[in-house]
Amino acid sequence: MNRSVSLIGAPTDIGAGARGASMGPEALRVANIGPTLQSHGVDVVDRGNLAGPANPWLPPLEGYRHLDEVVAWNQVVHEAVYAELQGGRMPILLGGDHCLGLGSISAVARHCREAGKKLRVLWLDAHADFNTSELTPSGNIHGMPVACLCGFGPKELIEIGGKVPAINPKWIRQIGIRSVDPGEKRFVHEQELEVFDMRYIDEMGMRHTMELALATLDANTHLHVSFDVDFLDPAIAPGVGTTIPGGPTYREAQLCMEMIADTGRLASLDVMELNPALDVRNQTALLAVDLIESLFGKSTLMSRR
Ligand code: HAR
Ligand code: MN
Ligand code: MN
Ligand code: MN
Repeated sequence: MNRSVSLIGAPTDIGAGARGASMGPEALRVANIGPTLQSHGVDVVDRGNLAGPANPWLPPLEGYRHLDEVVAWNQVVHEAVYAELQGGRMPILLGGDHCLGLGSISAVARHCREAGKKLRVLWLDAHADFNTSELTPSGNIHGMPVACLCGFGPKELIEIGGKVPAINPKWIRQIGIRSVDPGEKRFVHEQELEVFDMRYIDEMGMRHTMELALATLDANTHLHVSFDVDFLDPAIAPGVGTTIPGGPTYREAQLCMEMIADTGRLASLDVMELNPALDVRNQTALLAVDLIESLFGKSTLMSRR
């Protein structure tokens, strides 16, 4: 795996229903994300923070909240992530709310298209983020990035990567899902998204879940992980805007990350929805960094690496 990493901060909560994810990048830096990765032999460059429009905190307009601002933020994220991939480095996007998964993954898809690579997207989240303006109960665009990536959304958003749809639903595996809106649920089934929800993880275990989610990766596959921190159980990760009970435990989350690391295929990462305004003593950021260490191959027994 590429051990040259670029950290990209995207300090905004423009797509969220609660303010505060805009402080996520700095909380991850305060939790030592850079030096910690360096201690595992990773070459880390921190590119600092991207800039974009302020959050006007307005109600939804025709099913979308802050659409113009969301487009502007996703454009800068897209260009930054794409530039790192073209430069041969692994981008780690420090969110910011999850609407920016669109800019990030559309850049990854564009890079893969041009490089002749296959793409697998692991979406670690309590939510499916598969709403459209007709289906959304909130208008918050952080509930829509997966739909936009699959070509369902406003023109300005779905066209960011230059090709519509940016990705095929078949490339996605969703893990940890436990909150899906009624219309969204129908649409998930209609589009045949592969979802390993909490019921599945409870019954089959994280090991079997990850074996399936990571099956059929090959040497030519780019593996992208979009890690929404609300994936984790709120008992261990309170610092997010939309906590949903019944998420993966500390050990389940560690195993999930370790099994991804074992593939050696991780090539880009988003760390999203961390909300320091709702956290307690930065514990959720510290936990996220701990899990990211596992993603980069930290294991209890060094010989396993
Ligand atoms: N499904 C709800 C909505 O669309 C809540 C979405 C919350 N999304 C995130 N990211 N926090 O996964 O409004
Ligand atoms: Mn590449
Ligand atoms: Mn999400
Ligand atoms: Mn979520």
